[in-house]
Amino acid sequence: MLRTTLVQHIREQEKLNPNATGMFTNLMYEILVAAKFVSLEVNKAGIGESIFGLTGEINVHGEEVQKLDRYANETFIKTVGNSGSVCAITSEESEKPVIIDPESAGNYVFMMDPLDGSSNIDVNVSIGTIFSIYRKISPGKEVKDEDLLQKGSAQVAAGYIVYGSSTMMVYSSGDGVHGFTLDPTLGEFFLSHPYIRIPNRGSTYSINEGNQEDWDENQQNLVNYLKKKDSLTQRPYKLRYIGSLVSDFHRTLLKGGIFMYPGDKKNPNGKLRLAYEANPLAFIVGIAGGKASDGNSRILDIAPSDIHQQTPLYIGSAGEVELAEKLLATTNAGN
Ligand code: FDP
Repeated sequence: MLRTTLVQHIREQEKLNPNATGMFTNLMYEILVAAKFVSLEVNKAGIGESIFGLTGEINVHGEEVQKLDRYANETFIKTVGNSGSVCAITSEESEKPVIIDPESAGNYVFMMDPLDGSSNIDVNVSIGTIFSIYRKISPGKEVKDEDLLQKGSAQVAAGYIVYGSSTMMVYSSGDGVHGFTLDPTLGEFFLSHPYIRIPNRGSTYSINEGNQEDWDENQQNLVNYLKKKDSLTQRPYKLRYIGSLVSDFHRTLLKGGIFMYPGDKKNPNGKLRLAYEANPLAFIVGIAGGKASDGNSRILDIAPSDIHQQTPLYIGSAGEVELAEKLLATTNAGN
């Protein structure tokens, strides 16, 4: 049986746009190449000592940098940066944006978390890359703040790669969310999950409950509500928390339910990054029929003021995200 490759699929999608120049297809192709390099290194981590462990550096968010973090960051910057399709790259692992020489720059802005969940590398838990693509909106060749600080609703495409029991790429450029699985023998991604839809309700919640004492009362009530037994509303929900956002999100996208990383006393804006984590996953979940909120309003409507800013995140099935927003706005919920 002939299977559809990711590159064929992207070309087909591009045909839907009469103004397409091929630049987007080219960019996606280079993302795929970088993903294959990273996938190979992730699978080899632990064999030999070259790529395993810490670099000894601390990143812009105060976190220890793993060697694989650095490898993934450099690989994506080099591969995507040389594609001729982008004018700027921002990364969770790089303090400043990488601005591409105007002579070889394209019309897109690429944003990424090159290796999400990297504190799980040493224990063989699935990790991932998350990316997001915007158009350059300012006129002329110079990259301006307005190009780098667009609302999530302006994304042209977004996706993620899970380096797990198999390597999968899930992406959307607006017409459905599609999943592709890497066939390691051929080195090719094949369509395995066309038109993914998230169930309207799920049976799991996902949160780092060790932070409970730092949550405000409404957040505590929300989680207590989800845990309370009530057969009429099919409670309690099951708790599932991997601690690797791409993996927790991927499960939520396929099975339904809600993933939460709220603000708390230590981090009022939560831990996750708007540009590199919340926005791309919000774009994908929205197209799959789900929702993403900061607890009050849509993630995709937040106007960023900093490329590294954080946001609380509630993401998943429409039913559970709406429930979370309702309970977060209600005092004394929890029954
Ligand atoms: P990590 O620190 O391992 O890179 O944003 C990073 C992230 O992982 C997410 O992948 C994950 O969902 C979250 O942090 C886990 O944070 P906690 O350890 O605070 O639960």
